[in-house]
Amino acid sequence: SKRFNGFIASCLVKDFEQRPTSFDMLTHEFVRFVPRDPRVLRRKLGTLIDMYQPGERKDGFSESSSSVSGADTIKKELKLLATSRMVDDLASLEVMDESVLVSQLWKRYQRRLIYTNVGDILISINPFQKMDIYNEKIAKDYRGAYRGQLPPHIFAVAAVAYHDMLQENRDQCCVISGESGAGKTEASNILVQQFMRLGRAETKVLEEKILKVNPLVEAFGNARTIINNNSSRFGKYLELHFTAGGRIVGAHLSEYLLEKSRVVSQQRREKNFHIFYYLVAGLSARKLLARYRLKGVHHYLEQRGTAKGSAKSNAVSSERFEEIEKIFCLFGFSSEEFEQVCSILASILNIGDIRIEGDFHSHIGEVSTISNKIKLGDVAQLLCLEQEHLAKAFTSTHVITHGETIVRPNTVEQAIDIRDAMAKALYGRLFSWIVNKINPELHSGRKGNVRSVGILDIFGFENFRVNSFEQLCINIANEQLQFYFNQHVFAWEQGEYEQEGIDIKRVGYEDNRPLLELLLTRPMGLLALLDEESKFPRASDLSLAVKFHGNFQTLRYYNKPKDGGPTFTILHYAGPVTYETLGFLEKNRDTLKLDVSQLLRTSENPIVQVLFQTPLSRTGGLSPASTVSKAPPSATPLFSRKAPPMYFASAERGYPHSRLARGPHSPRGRTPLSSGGTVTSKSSQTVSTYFINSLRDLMSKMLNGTPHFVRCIRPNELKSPDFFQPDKVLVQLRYTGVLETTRIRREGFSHRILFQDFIQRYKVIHFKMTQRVSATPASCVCILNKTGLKSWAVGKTKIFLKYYHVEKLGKLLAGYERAAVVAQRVVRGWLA
Ligand code: AOV
Ligand code: MG
Repeated sequence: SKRFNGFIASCLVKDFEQRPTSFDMLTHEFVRFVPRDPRVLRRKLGTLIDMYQPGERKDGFSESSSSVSGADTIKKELKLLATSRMVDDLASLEVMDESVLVSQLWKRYQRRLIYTNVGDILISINPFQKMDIYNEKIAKDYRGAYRGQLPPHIFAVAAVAYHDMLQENRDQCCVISGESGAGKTEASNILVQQFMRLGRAETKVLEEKILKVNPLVEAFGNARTIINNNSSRFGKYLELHFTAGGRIVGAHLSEYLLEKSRVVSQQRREKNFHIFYYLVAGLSARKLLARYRLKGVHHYLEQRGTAKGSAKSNAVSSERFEEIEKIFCLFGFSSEEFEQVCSILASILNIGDIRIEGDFHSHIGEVSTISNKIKLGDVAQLLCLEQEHLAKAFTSTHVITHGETIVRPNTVEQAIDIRDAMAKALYGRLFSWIVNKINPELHSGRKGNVRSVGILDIFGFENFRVNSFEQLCINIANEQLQFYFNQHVFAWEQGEYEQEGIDIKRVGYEDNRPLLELLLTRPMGLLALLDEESKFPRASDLSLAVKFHGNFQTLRYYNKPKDGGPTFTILHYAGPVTYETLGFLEKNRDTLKLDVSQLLRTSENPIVQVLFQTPLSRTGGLSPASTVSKAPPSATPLFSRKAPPMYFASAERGYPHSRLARGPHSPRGRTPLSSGGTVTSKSSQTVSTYFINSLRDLMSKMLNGTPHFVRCIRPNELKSPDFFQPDKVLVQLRYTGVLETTRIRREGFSHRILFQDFIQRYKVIHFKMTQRVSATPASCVCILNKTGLKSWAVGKTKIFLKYYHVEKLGKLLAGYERAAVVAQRVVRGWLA
């Protein structure tokens, strides 16, 4: 210890002679010298710092570059050092503030440890490089591992969810959140693979199909954005179904709100959906471009001057195309069907190349014509339609006035809108149709009691230079997810302490409920007002903004621009985002003209026919124009002022609000996505209504299960490996409430179990199996005392446990179970 003191002192002195590297050395040496007990260590450091008088030095100590005085810097750094034994679980830290959390994560990241626990929540920091931590050996190690047994890993999340599902006979869900590019989609893919290892599917084919779901939907639903080269432009919830014994027997995919507008336009330096590039490269390699009319450049792919792909990237795209074809085959699509899908995709690109020009006629006004008839012919051929009918659909509209049908010419602008709407409708419906077709293929047909684990991967929070309606929807979904997290981690937890009379310090957190109310309540929330405005044909981007300003400008989460113009700023949980209302109304209405849908229904391409058929099964669920013309029977609004939303709580978990657990919208019942209906020209279900319904549907699905949270963090904005920007990480830790989570996980009780359930589950630890034990607090305490665990609490009806208690109890129980199996074997041996 004397040597240690001397060493520290000499380091301090050396430090000022050898800046700036000496702190690194200090850290390095420190680790070697560090005594076991951090409290002792801190005491020692404290005395040392106090002993040291910087004022006495003559060598310019005070010229420290930072604004903080040198002594403070040392104190701060030493404090970090004192607490810098790396921990796997942030909730186990003694000193805990933002800087400690960041430094912990940073240190770990430097050692390529991308995963860190905060109690039962996993933090994952995107490595932006291939890591050899997902191999079969590691996967095997984590199979039955309890949390804490092995270093933090996403495989452990799978193991815990799998184990909980079997042990508690409850559905589970893995909720992956984080901003765009943080690693959600990768995480969800890794989880699926690990669950497949844990629950060995009943047949090889089923296993293969489930593993191919993600690559397939990513080809159609992901695209390159400024932030992420493989950005998800839709939300997905993949449920894996298990038998009571834990074998995988099927899966189900739900998709949410595909960003269809990307088909016809992208922001600068962004791209269209991957599949289009795969298609062009793949067909080019097969010398089939001419057949699919894909020679030359396409407006929808290259409107923003995005350079043609390099030879290498074309080769990769071409390979992907082959892979997609194989996946289609695996899912039982015939080769004709695959060709038809290719035709539809090719037709979309050709639709984008149709040029529309205007002509002015004195008696009828502006009239639009198609100037490149060849393209029109190409589209007609690809979609198996009559060329003339197609031209008419673009350039004229049937209107019914006084019971009479008249044909009105379209202006250029109208014709272009129709053209783009057609491309979007084709793509959106094709996407849903594919999902619809693969879902039945994901079932083994086995009936009976199944349990499920859901994996949620949505589009991450976005804040671009220009943000539009799509970003608003994406960010609202993330806001909702944050709310769900808060409810689970803070609100319910603390509410229950009070109810059960357990005395514990309240941990403050940022409740985003008021913002969700601003956005989602009916009839006065922002989306409701958008719907209202969308009904007025004369409404404009500015009138919409004025309406928003008038209603919300006094609210804390809303900022009106100084000029009162067509933008508004929402203070999201993850930071302020300014939206431009330009195009909001059109995007929200998303109407598809009756002429167009009727025309497409006459296509001789069987898939196109189905896409625009009535009634639609589920196809086109994402396109409001295709769904029922009236909104689904009004379910409880997500945020009505009177009744709290139905998904506030889950009944089984017995949370304080459990009476609210089930709204009229039964979690397993009809989903808004699957509501079929007639294709109407003037659909009254707008995108935002549809969006709210999908969100509600998703939440009700998730509430059915026990959540496991994975919080992904993007360490830098350059997509670079080994680069950690502490300020960027700090912002993410802040808005996701990691500090508060760490506190509540350390101080709070993540598990609460009713006395009778506790007795039933853990009785063997203290009592004889045959003994009758009444469900009293006293008997529970007997069991707990036997385990030697500390700092649990006894409420009025429940036992309160920390996350690590449950793990320990699980381990103990497993020991008893093994013993019981052996005993049974012995007894059976005797009897035989
Ligand atoms: P996201 O899903 O969170 O963004 P991704 O999962 O697509 O983000 O991750 C972005 C990129 O980071 C990936 O394409 C990989 O290159 C890299 N990456 C992420 N996780 C890992 C990992 N565990 N190991 C190696 N590389 C990784 V968005 O969908 O845009 O919200 O909308
Ligand atoms: Mg993603």
